[in-house]
Amino acid sequence: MAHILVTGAAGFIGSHTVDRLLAAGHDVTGMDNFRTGRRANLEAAGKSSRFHFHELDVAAPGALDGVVARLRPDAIIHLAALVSVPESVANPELNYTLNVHATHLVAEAARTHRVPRVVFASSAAVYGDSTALPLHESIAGRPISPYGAAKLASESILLGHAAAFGLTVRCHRYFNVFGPRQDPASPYSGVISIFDRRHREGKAVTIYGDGKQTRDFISVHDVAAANAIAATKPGLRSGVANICTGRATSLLDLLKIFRKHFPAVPPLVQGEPRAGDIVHSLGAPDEARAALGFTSDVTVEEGLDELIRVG
Ligand code: UD2
Repeated sequence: MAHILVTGAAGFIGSHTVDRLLAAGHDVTGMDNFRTGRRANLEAAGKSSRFHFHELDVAAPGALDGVVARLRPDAIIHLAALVSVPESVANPELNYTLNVHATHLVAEAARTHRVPRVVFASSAAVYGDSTALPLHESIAGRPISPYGAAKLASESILLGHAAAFGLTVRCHRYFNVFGPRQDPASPYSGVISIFDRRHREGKAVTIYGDGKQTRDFISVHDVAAANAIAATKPGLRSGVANICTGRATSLLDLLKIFRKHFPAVPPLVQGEPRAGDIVHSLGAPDEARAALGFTSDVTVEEGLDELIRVG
């Protein structure tokens, strides 16, 4: 069994990744500063004697290095980040610190203390508004936000370290991740988390545009599985892979599923299309299958059924 360090462990994707690793029998150390992560997300993990936790900021000088020097983990899964695109636009400096600089510190800690593997939370945002669907990793990244740019720069930093210092780096370009523990609080939260909350409250949802826009929605359980494979599977080579399903679902498709569970909810409200919105986004899942042996397991229907059941 391996010992894995997870940064951003109390976040949406982080906490599911921790749970997955613990269920597979690994030892897990989590780090989080609770800027956007939540203690409640680690309730299940906290019951395991194989889980340890440090309340620390990855970007703080020496913080990560100290933990890695002591633990010498088998892998680092780096999920700590400034996670909001609008926040990266409002505060590019903070985006640089929390996304680019923090990733450089992870790369350096791995180099200095000979951690053989790093898994990194990248994003479909590196593709910007490319319309060459489905999006393959080989097309040039053309980010249209400081967030997307930081994710692309971070991939390069890590892959440069991989080539120069012999570590294995896996960069995961997550598509539209959904599932339990996703925070619906902001208007820019993931659309599924917002729809879920509105239906529970018996309120109408707002659709920006005609609802025919599509996304490649992937369950957080699949994302956690991909992270666990990338951190622990022997013999992997460094590279970048989309973590997606390869299936397009429209907002109207989503609403149909919600309405099955909440038939009494008021009709939708139609709003103007959101500025900067892309119409379609779809990932090609082939590289993740070839490089990791990963394919998504959970359909959108199954994922929504679970979300609606457990909240
Ligand atoms: C995701 C990111 C966004 C940016 C973008 C890059 C999230 C949550 N958002 O946006 O920050 O990185 O990818 O491609 O990760 N919508 C509604 N009603 C609502 C909320 C959303 O109609 O109440 C629409 C929204 O206008 C969009 C679609 O739903 O057309 C999906 O929205 P989203 O914010 O969940 O995801 P996305 O891919 O637009």
